[in-house]
Amino acid sequence: MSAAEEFTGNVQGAMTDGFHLVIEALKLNGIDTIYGVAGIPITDLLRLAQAEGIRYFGFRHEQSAGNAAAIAGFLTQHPGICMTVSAPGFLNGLVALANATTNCFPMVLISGSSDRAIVDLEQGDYEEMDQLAVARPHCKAAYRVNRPQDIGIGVARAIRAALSGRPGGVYLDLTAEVLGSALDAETGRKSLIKVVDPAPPQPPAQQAVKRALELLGKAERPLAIIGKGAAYARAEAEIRQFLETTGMPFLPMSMAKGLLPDDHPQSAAAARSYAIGNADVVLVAGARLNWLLSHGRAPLWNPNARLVQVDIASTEFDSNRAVAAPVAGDIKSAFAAFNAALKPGQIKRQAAWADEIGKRKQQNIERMAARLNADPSPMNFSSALRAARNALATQPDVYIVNEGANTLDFGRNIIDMDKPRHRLDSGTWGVMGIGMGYAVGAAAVTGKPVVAIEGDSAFGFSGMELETICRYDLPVTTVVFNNNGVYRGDPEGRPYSPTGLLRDARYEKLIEAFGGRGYHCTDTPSLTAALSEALASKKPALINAVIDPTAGTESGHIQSLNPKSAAAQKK
Ligand code: ADP
Ligand code: TPW
Repeated sequence: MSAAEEFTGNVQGAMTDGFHLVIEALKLNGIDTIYGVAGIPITDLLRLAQAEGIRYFGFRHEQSAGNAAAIAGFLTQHPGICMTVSAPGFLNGLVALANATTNCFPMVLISGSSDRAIVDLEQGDYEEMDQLAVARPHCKAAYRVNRPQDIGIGVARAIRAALSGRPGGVYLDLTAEVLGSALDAETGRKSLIKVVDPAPPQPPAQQAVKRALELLGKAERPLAIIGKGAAYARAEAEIRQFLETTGMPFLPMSMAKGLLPDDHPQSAAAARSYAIGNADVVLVAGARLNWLLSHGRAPLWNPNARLVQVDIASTEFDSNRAVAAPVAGDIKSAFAAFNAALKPGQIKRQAAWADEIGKRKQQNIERMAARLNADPSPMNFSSALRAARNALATQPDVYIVNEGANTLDFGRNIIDMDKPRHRLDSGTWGVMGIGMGYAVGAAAVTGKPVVAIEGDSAFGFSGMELETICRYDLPVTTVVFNNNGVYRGDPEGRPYSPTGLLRDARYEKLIEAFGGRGYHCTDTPSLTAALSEALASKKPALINAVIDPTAGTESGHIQSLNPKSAAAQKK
């Protein structure tokens, strides 16, 4: 018996079983890493995976395992795999699956499930739940395998569904019975499927390309908005060529920062409102006109602007306002087609527009500079982020994870990105809890250092994964922006409010419990020094950055989304 066979014990001669078929199907499809939490009925499956050479990262909570899988999918264009136990473990992972789907990241949540005969009659099995039905509304596709000979097809369908077209999360339900079932080894081997070309190029129609270029050619104030779909698609070379040839100003969405470097002269980021409000033709590529772009509507947007939109999902066009020139296709092919079809001088650099944006940028940067260069005691968000930025300035390889409210909003603006796909954040839902999962996933698939810049509340959602980071000795530095609360701390001497957190918590001691390095920083020089030292060490570290408890703004930059009482306004 091989080491792998030992774990399931029942594989004899010409027979195989569900455990082996699942692992073989995953390996056949290039899966080399699994993120999960062990327990009935998947413990032996995880042991077998490890014995068969798959890397396994065991987490303290399934949500973080799922988040790690999701970000691995975003970073590699191959689905991240998360494995969980039934019912509660599955539900814990489901938030990550739904978040991956919302953000268009490819992942597969594979959960073991209890005895179908008992579950379907609601007879009260251990961890009973109709997981397939629960998962279905929260993901792109959901499948259950009920027979060992269908494992190959189940895994193939899950991988293809996660990657094809608009990527997303897929649920794959494996019953305990299927895992343990025996099958003739030859039949089993023949049932496996290697997925061929799950995400083929989808070039747009020539007519769509022509229409888009003609509209952009008429623009006096064109603007490109580049989203994380373009980052996922690895379209940076094609986009850069198009933008630099046409001289068009651009705005990156937060996870598209670095697709072109933030210090690129055509970046309009420091004049965002002016650029969006005054553009007459906007090219939106790999971004949805959702709340993050004010739904494409006034007052932020010029209501008379005409839109070109590039997206792999045609249902995105006209979702919030009319799109005059839809370009259905994958972004890489679409921009390659733009570059090929663009006639010399067809879209000219609009000097007056570029100069006006340049002037506004300069004004805003100067206005920001005073706040950014101030060194108050205690630190505030700007000064602490400046201190972090100073340590990061010479480290373009570092992956940044960022969540919180103020920590996120200030972080997005202050930490410049130089490389594509190096900024990973709360994304489309503005969700808290991605921090440590994304950090582990990013470190696992890139082998590069990760700095997670976390609000103190945000950090708490996944903080126990510090143990995971230390167990695998990952080069992850967590910086907790500690202002004693959700958004901000409570005034001294008052009881804890709904947004209050423990005053002066010593988060750095958490990581010391697991053998990591903790730092307590109350000023900017010590924060820069600690982050530099932690990065140089390539070891797990946590920096407790003490921020003025009065510094935060309620809800960060999206305070307007808090419902207001209509009754109070009528008084
Ligand atoms: P952001 O949050 O950066 O604004 P969104 O997540 O809202 O970005 O939008 C990403 C968009 O990118 C989605 O509409 C998705 O369909 C699209 N997309 C994802 N992958 C590709 C691809 N390879 N080619 C074209 N569009 C893509
Ligand atoms: C899953 C609501 C949005 S931002 C935030 C919460 C709880 C934390 C803000 O405080 P933090 O950051 O992290 O200390 P800062 O920089 O302002 O001090 N539950 C989920 N997601 C969200 N978005 C919330 C709650 C929320």
